[in-house]
Amino acid sequence: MPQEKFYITTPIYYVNDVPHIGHAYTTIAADVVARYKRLEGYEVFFLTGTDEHGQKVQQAANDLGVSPQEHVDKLHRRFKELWVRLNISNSDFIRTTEERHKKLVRDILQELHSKDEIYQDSYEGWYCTPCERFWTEKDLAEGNCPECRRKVEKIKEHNYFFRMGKYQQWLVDRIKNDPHFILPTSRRNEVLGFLDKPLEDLCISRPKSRLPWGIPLPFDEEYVTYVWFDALINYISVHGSLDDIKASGFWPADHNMVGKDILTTHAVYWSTMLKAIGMEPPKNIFAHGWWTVNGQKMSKSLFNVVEPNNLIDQFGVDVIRYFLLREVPFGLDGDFSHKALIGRLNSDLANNLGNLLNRTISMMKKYFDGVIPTRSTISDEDSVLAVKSKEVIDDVRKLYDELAYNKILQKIWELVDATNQYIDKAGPWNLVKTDEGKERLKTVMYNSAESLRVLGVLLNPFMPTSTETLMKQLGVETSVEEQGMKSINEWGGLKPGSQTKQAKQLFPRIEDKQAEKILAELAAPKEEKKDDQITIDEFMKVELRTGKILEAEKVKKSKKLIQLKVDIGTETRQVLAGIAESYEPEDLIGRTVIIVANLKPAKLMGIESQGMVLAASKDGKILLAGFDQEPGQGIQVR
Ligand code: ME8
Repeated sequence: MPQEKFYITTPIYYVNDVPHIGHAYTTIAADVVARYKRLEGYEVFFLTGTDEHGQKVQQAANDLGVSPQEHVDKLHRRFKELWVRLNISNSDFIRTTEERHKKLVRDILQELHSKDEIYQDSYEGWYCTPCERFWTEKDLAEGNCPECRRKVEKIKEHNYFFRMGKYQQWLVDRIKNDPHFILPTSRRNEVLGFLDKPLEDLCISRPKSRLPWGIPLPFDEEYVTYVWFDALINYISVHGSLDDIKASGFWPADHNMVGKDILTTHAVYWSTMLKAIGMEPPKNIFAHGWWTVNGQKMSKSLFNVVEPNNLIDQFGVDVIRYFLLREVPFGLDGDFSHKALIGRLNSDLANNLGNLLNRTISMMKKYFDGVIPTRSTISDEDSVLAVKSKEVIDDVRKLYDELAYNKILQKIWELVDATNQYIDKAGPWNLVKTDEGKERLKTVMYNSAESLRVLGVLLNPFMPTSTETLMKQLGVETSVEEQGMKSINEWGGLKPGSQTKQAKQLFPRIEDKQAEKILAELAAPKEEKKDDQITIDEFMKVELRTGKILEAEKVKKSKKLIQLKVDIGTETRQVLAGIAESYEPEDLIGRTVIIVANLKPAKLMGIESQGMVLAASKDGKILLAGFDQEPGQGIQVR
């Protein structure tokens, strides 16, 4: 039977943004479903990426004095790197400046233009530069942008328009006839409310004279494409041409996962754009809620942006993944607090799950030399545990359809609690005292470990690293990914005779003192660090030392290089310097220079250089950095 396909997407994030827990939240949520569906045997395509055109990028690049392309080439990596750290299993990463994307945007524009779905008109409206949107007079909030409340400008210009308005009734019917299309229901009602007013056509161009950084319209090179019209197409351009996506079996996508801030663009712009090109809208658009931090909106100017890299360093990646999805029902707004995170880590992860694993593995070692025993007697308690496990698995499967992550985790914890209670009730420490008890102990220990195996599979999408470690501790060598959900359809899959392994705790508790310290550090006021600035700690990583040149000779066949032997106090280093056009080797001997002493050695023209000499360059002439007075060699420079 061919593998069933499943397609899930996140928004493509603005490349200018500093990735924070809000971005991480959507991406982790999508990742959990992608991983779960893979465990169920689906062929999954999971897409994320970056949105790289538009006014804000152009502005930021201008401010830095670099080209927009250079700017986005650098910035998009922050997202890519964070996803690696967060264990995101995306199938592809789309960037809207890639050729594959730009080509499909232009093809679609051309097709819509030739079908008269796009027309030119003169337009006068209020334009909000930060939001890159036109507003009508009646949209304005006290004369300002209704979205960001900033000032708007009156602009009159010729532009191109997509006939979005004509799809209004179709869209209303589509939403009303398919309760699964837009979720949660409260958000679906908001979209229907928005569609109560007449739907206007969408301005899809910006004159190049005002904004050159975008995809040129194929039928009028004087204009670039409006950034939203460009960005939404990413969900299909990643698969190639329109024919490619149709043939791929991945359309319509199963879930377009977004935050509530961008539901209208997805539910209205994207659905009608797809309709106009003869394609189905996604099966589901899910708009989740908004994270604030200690009750405040996250913002760079408030210095309260919760940076996922710091959280990972502090608490570990799986703790973050677990917390974000456990704390708040998906769809509702949530407030992030480190205190709540530490609370969940200590109670759910360290005390409940971690303790269950620890004591099971310890008792297995103590009573059975670490080897999983074969079950002997079967009692009512054993059946109750097996039935509970089956009930949890069935419910979890259903809850994934609603993306009810917090309920899934609550359900899974019912099995954690049931297993802890099962052990307490059986009391292995008493059973071991009699021969009859010892027989019973085999079943009790087997079942406790089997329950942990089930938990390992169920929790794998949420905590991929910890659950693989858990499985290794249970002596299961095959990865959860290979085992799949089918491996827990029947109770009793754990192989007797496997050797369990005692290891360090999966989720170490954060004790009160340590928690206080972490919270105090976090509460300390922070200064904003710009992208092109480094901290004093970062600077101090560079080890600068004075060194005396002992020998100097030109490198054969090189116009620029001189090979130096430099005494840096503790040792003599061989250093290559590109200074031959400005200095004669013999003039260098005895001179004190500044060396970067902890630079990774590199080979130049086959010769190893064990450091770098500091120098300035003016009008092609090189000037070695030096001192007013002779400091001697091996002195640290700061
Ligand atoms: O809107 N709480 O990109 P963006 C929860 N490029 N989720 C949050 C959040 C928060 N505080 N902050 C951000 C764009 N998000 C467009 C999208 S798609 C074709 C183009 C998440 O960088 C949430 O998913 O502003 C939200 O929808 C998205 O980041 C906005 O990311």
